[in-house]
Amino acid sequence: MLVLTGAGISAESGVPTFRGSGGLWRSYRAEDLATPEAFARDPRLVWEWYGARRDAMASCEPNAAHHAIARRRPGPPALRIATQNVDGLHAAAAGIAAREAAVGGPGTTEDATSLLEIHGSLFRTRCTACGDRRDHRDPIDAATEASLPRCLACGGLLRPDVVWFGEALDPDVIGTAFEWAETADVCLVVGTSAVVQPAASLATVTLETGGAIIEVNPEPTPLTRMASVSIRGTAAGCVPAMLDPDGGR
Ligand code: BJW
Ligand code: ZN
Repeated sequence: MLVLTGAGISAESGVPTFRGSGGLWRSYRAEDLATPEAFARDPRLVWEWYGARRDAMASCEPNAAHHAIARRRPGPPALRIATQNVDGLHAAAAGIAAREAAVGGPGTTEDATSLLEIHGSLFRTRCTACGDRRDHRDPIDAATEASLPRCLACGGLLRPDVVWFGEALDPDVIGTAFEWAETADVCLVVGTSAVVQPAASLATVTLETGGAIIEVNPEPTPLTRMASVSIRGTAAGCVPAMLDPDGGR
């Protein structure tokens, strides 16, 4: 099973979605903040926005859907996760599940290699000069352009290590995600509007290669008509019972 997730899976953790009511793109223009052109034009403004999102996410924790995905019992079906989210909540849930497993709890011992963050991470930076990537959780001082974070290796300007509109996804990462999609019997799609490419194509690739789509979303999406099962509900409300009917007992 390939689990393809989007912002909706983190909505019940308090992370805003992009589209729809309360979504980030209702208050901000994507082209002013989430494109390479926007960063070239005004890196301070872009960092201010990403710094504020980081601050807001600092208090967000994985919800029951993230935990259910991370805690699956060992054995078939093998489950792999491709998330469009940059919030780190799948990785956080995987870390919690691994610690639980170590003390005989309901967690899994599988490591994070079955997780792909295809749009990058809000908590990683990439150097615009030398490409150096690092985990980065320090507060962002976006008061002036001179105070923006700089590369430890070369002094170049750092940028958030996320994929903006018009940028190519990491070819290894999206290549692996497409391999997972091709070999999956089921693509479980949770909390994405499925309008951003190439992410949305992962589900259609599973369909084209003989698998099925199962969708969990309170609203219909372009994938709904292709899904074998489409559940109108929230991630935290539906996913735990779908993946583990015993609820982890
Ligand atoms: C719940 C819920 C609850 C609520 N439980 N559910 C025309 C056709 C095809 C493609 C294109 C095109 N024109 C342009 C493109 C390309 C473009 C694209 O797809 N645009 C479309 C919007 C039209 N794609 C790109 O640019 C990509 N790159 C690319 O194509 O490169 C080509 C290239 C090749 C070689 C060289 C150079 C270039 C890159 C896309 C990057 C997207 N980046 C963002 C920002 C990331 C960083 C950040 O966070 O700031 O990624 S945009 C934003 O959208 C973010 C998300 O990952 C992504 C997807 O959004 P998602 O997750 O689906 O969220 P929402 O808000 O849309 O939906 C939430 C859903 O949850 C809703 O359905 C709710 O109902 C539901 N929900 N509560 C469950 N409790
Ligand atoms: Zn550098």
